[in-house]
Amino acid sequence: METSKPHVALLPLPGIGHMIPYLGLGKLFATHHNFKVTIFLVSIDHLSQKQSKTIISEMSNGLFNVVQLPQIDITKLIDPNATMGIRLPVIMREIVPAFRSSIATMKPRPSVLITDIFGTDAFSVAEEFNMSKYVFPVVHAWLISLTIYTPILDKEVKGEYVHQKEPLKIPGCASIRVEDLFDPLLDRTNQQYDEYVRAGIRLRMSDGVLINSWEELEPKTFAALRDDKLLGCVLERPVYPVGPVVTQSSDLSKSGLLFDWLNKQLNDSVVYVSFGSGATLSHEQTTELAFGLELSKQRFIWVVHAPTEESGDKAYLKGRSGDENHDQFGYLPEGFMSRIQNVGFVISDWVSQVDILSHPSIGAFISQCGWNSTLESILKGIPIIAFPLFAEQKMTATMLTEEFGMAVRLEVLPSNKVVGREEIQNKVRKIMVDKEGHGIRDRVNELKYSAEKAMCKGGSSYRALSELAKSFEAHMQL
Ligand SMILES: *[C@@H]1O[C@H](CO)[C@@H](O)[C@H](O)[C@H]1NC(C)=O
Ligand SMILES: CC(=O)N[C@H]1CO[C@H](CO)[C@@H](O)[C@@H]1O
Repeated sequence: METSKPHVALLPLPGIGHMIPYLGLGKLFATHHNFKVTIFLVSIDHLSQKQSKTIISEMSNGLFNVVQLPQIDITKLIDPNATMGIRLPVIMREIVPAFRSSIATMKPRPSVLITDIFGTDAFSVAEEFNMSKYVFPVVHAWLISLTIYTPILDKEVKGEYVHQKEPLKIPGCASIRVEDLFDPLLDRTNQQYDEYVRAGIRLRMSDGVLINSWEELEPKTFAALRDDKLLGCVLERPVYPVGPVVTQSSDLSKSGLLFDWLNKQLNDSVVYVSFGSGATLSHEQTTELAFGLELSKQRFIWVVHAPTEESGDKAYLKGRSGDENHDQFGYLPEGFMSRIQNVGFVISDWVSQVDILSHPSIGAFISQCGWNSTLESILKGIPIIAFPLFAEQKMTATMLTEEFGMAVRLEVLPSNKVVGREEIQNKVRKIMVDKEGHGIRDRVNELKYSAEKAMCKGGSSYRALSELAKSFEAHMQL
């Protein structure tokens, strides 16, 4: 009997960072399993709509069907200053009717829905059209464990989590230190906390959870997620470690001044500094970072964004003379651009991070520890100087330094205090020059091989994906 192949509908949250792992996942289903894949794009504004369309069409390579859902207006529903932890769930609830109309008219209709933790309202559509339903939060297994366990903590812990004397215990997993708490847990009276608790409860309505990590990277956490005496009895759903799923390099971006410069540098000699597309530093922190890099006497590439708040000293920014071309970096310390002319490369445009990290000259990465950056760094064997700023980044930084041993941590938390120039200088030299750096480099290379092995034919993530593909096929018979 001939049955048709599964058709996978991907519904990521808006934002390039959220979409990229979905593209990678879609590509795996399309190429390894020959499944039809449709990605549904949700956008917050015109700019992101245009940007994501361009990136998707470049990256999907005709492998999938792209459906742009209509832009929705949430201005009446939420405060303009609401955080992403509030906006995203609201956007994803409001998009459900448009998603439903789109699914209803599709032929062949998708048989599987994969969405993020805040996208589970679309499960009602999946149920209506007999699709199986999965969650793919684009974070590590440890954070997913916290998400699953938060509804229980919510009942058991009295008072604010930030006032707890002991780290938060999650059965079978590493405990979470109070200072590392994930942002939505910082204030239990905030709506973003309620949304997060709800997301944790709704995870259990799925048919399974896909995780952008691999068995060998977080063995203890995966074991806990499956163990009926630990988190398994809370989740009661299979987990599929399918990662690391990251972006592919784009050939377009490997030319230009930046790569010409990189090509001239020695192997492992350049520090790459980037805090992702969303983050900006304060004026004072930007200044300290500039001096820290300069003092380290190492070569560097810095993807810089104009600081968010100005320090009181406005005069500082005025009357900066110097190279006309460098006026756009007027917020950097006086004379910085000319002093670093041959050692550093400062850019403010979009750059292909994967291609930079892939270059043999790169020797370290000062990173905010977003999960996709972390995965890219592991796959390229680059040690990290952890500079966590918000969301789950503090948890990730702790895991990278204390569990994986592939990163060094700063003495102060950048989310609370300004990191001084000497501290930055010291940590850069620790990785690039000192003996300690060698051990960290060896460790990240071990992780790199472990990641590659997991994704290869017969590897753990490869097998998890095949198992998942089989459940998609089995669902078609129902
Ligand atoms: C630099 O790295 C490249 C790529 O890994 C390698 O082929 C080359 O031999 C290295 N050069 C030196 C001088 O070690
Ligand atoms: C290069 C890459 O694909 N990494 C992405 C990781 O996520 C950030 C946003 O969170 C994107 O800007 C990067 O492009």
